Amino acid sequence: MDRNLALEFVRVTEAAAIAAAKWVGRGDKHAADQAAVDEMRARFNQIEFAGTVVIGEGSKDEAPELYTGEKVGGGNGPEMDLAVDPLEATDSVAHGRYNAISVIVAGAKGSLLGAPDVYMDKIAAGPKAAKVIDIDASVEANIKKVAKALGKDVKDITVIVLERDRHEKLMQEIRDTGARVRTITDGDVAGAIAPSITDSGIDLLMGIGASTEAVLAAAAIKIMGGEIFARFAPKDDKQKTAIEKAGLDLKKIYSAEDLAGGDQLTFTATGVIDGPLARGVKFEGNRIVTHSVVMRASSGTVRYISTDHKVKQ
Ligand code: VTB
Repeated sequence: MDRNLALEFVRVTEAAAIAAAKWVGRGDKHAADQAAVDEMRARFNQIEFAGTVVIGEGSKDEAPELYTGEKVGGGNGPEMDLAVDPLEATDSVAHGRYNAISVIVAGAKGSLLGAPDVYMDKIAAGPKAAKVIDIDASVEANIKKVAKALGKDVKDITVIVLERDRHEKLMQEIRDTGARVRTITDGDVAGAIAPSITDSGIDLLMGIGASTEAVLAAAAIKIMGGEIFARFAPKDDKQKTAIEKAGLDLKKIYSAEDLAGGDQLTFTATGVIDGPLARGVKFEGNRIVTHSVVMRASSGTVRYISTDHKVKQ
């Protein structure tokens, strides 16, 4: 039976997003994350499937729930590997900023890169520019090629970049071409997917972010026909050792297919706070409104789901 588990997972990300959204602006990122983790794990176990967490909250000794290797789901039904982030961009929630989501990627066994949580250098583009980006080319060359592929002037190209000191030079190089920089404080999963979304106003993502986020974004980007290239960029020896211990290649350029392979992939996300991928949770008295995106590689469908949740009195 070909079940669209992604449609069942949307109830999981909705619940996790609502739990996290209750903490928006309260200055406590740990509580926000914990609420999302608890909810995601509990909801997973109400679904009949055999899931294994490949990317989650960390190793078993770091995280009691949704750790790497944890089995989730009822245990019967399809076997799937999972990459999850119950709350991507915890700081944004704590500080009431922009761009946080709850996200689940599922794939066939062995299809998701089991990357340790280290840095990767990334470049991501949408379908029209998927074939012209090159992580080894200069910033200028990439921007010019993307502009040409999109039929735009360079001055109308917008590159989304994580706002970090390490990106000062990158941002200057982007501005020197005449293109625009749009910074985000966190959330380069939605940031990397944004160029693949029509009318997001974002044409490219560039810069260094987390490797686990690269895998999550890759699934959606692949389904939408865009591209992401990523290469490990360890910030210290500890990260370098973690990559080597995982048996991964420090020099390899990973494509979307290398990060999230095959056609059994699904991507499910619910907005916690408004961002380029989905609007955030709204609390409206006796209703809670959520916005989600559900994508499936085998059919290529991209569903946008708005849900009105009745609040139990
Ligand atoms: C990014 C961002 C994430 O981690 O991947 C970032 O998108 C990378 O790490 O939301 P630094 O914060 O050290 O730059 C997050 O901020 C959190 O996972």
